[in-house]
Amino acid sequence: MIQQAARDYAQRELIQDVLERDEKAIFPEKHIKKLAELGFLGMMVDPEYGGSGMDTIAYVLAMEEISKIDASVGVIMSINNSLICYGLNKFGSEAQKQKYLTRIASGDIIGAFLLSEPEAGSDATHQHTTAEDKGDYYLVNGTKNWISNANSASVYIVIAQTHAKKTHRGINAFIIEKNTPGITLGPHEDKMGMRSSDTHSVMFTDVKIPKENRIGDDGFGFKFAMQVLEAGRIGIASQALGIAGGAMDRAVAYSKERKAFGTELANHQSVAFKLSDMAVKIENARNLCLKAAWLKDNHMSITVASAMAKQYSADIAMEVTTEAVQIHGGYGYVKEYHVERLMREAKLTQIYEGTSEIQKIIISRNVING
Ligand code: COS
Repeated sequence: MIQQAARDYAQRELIQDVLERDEKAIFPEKHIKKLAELGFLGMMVDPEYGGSGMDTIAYVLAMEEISKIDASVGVIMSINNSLICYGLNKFGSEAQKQKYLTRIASGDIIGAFLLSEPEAGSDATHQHTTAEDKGDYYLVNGTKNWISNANSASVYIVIAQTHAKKTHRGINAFIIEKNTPGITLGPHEDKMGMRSSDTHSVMFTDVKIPKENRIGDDGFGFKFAMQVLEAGRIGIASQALGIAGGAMDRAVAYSKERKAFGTELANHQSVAFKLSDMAVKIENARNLCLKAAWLKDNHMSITVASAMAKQYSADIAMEVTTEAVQIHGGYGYVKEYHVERLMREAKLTQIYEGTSEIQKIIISRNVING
């Protein structure tokens, strides 16, 4: 039912203005409202806190369908569900859940996750943003980079260093309202793909944060970020799976329609074998995503499973979309046929929420050290 609802919505409504949103980098405001109505912005949160009470499997299925049509909407959905709602639901205090989670999970407002910095992306332990403990409040200073939802979000979860000498064990995570004095945004980033999700840098100058907005114990911030990101990677993996699936659907349709040398492209083995390779990759990616989701739903470790799902799905999304462009020939290189957009979108899935190389660090450490 969830898969069908997501598919119907994506294929009937999201598709209509996706090319214009991509070209002009328009934030999909009306679609985010619709996702909220469908319950897709806090899918795994208990209804008591404004969510839909579904499981991670349902989330993967919905993410795939939405991202087949518009991965920019997929990333907004993924950040809200995984990085924000999951983090607050699992680690937030009761008061934080009442005050923030209920509104974010219901989609009344959305959230953004602020970890990356100009000099700290993959190497997340080296946070330059500081949160000085001033007794009854924290004072936050620094700059965060590449922040998805930076302008559209009302609430931020911000990772900052409180006790520099303790390195990553001195990092904290804070809930910060975007309209707090001292917060300014850099210009809208003009991105290669995922163009309708809004990305900015965010600057903090003497931003006062109430003590009760720290998530968890003092020094819990790095572990918080790692835990939230490993769950978030299931969302991005299913986004990549959706992008690959969207390209596959279009490549199949085109190759059954377009003729060359007297017959449809699909009758040429060079094309049919490409479609076969694409199908196997997509099936493998789907299985990795569903396995990671199942492990999470059953409260088992997802560190390696989510890294595998993300690395594989992102890498095959790049391969599958590239082949889809190739099958389309010249038509694949123009915007009207969508596959060049899907290829641009696929690229980002290899970069954000941990690059493919970071996932390989996580996987290889597990292979080597157990
Ligand atoms: N869950 C809980 N804790 C974790 C964890 C996880 N998945 N992964 C690491 N940690 C903990 C470790 O246990 C360790 O804690 P202690 O020192 O208290 O024992 C601490 O975090 C540091 O871990 P480690 O020594 O493995 O850190 P590294 O610097 O080697 O980095 C990686 C580990 C590469 C996994 C981490 O830096 C990472 O995920 N980087 C990518 C971050 C990212 O996704 N950036 C994208 C921006 S967000 S869009």
